[in-house]
Amino acid sequence: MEKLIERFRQRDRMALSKLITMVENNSPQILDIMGEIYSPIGKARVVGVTGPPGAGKSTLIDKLIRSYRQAGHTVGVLCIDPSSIFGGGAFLGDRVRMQRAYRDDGVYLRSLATRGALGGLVPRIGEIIKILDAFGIDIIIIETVGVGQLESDVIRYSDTKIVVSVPGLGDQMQTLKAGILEIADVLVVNKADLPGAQNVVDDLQMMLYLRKESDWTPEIVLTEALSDQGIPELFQAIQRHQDYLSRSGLREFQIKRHREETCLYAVQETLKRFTEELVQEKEDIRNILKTVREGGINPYKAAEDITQLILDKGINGRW
Ligand SMILES: Nc1nc2c(ncn2[C@@H]2O[C@H](COP(=O)(O)OP(=O)(O)OP(=O)(O)O)[C@@H](O)[C@H]2O)c(=O)[nH]1
Ligand SMILES: [Mg+2]
Repeated sequence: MEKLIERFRQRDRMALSKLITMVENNSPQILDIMGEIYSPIGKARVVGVTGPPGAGKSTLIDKLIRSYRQAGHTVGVLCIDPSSIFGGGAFLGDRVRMQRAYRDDGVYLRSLATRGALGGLVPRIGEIIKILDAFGIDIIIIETVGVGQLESDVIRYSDTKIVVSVPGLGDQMQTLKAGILEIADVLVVNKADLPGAQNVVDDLQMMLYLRKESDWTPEIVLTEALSDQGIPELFQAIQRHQDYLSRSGLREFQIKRHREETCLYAVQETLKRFTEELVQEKEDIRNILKTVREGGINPYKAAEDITQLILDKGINGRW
């Protein structure tokens, strides 16, 4: 573990990948490791990109990577891979498209599998962001599909949220609209080369008029990612939003909130692991569970007994 941390500190990308995998696998050592690497945390800016399948999110990100590299920033991209749900190889295509970026040391790409049922969140994306941050990555871009439950964690952790829409979505547009205003900081209308792009822009503009008064009005950017149209404008719009976050104090507020959440998360994880260990090891607990299995005790009452045992004997080390 010490070697791994040392390699991570020396900016070894293999070590970075290894740590992210450990988080994904919920490795028992991860809290200790996070404790070791924590110090430089809180520098990276996180940009979330979401929108319907095929809207051009990956193409846009590919172009943004280049803009950020030109501006001298290092970039990490996390693709939330829906393949575990849909069984497709969605990220493979992205990889081919982003091949160029792979040969650049200042760019780190990674796909993350969503676990479990539909709507399942990527486990511990907050921890993964902190690892990238500690590694010294300036800009973290997260790609997710859709606007819904799946992204709620990503939304929570993104400083700037970009929602991409395209012409010709029809019904999807309606669904998109429902969530769009609540989350978007920047609205992108991609595929400007297709008919109807300007209609989508007008539509969104209308929605913005109906929106509640707020300090930040989402900017609408028309892009044609394939041919680099609108990319500098998008880059600027993100920049303006980031400046707004700093200026308004929102960024600082978020950082403080994340610090507290991180601490509480670590406490919960520690207690959870501790409980799991005791359940495995202690005869007293296993006996109660056996009675629960047989229907001999109300599981809720039994839980009270077990909790009491853990508090009395486990935590005070009297077992
Ligand atoms: N006509 C047109 N096609 C585009 C544009 N931008 C991207 N595309 C194409 O749209 C398709 C989907 O692009 P992606 O970047 O993979 O879209 P995505 O939103 O990442 O897709 P998923 O990750 O599968 O949800 C590709 O064939 C792109 O070449 C554009 O501005 N105009
Ligand atoms: Mg994609």
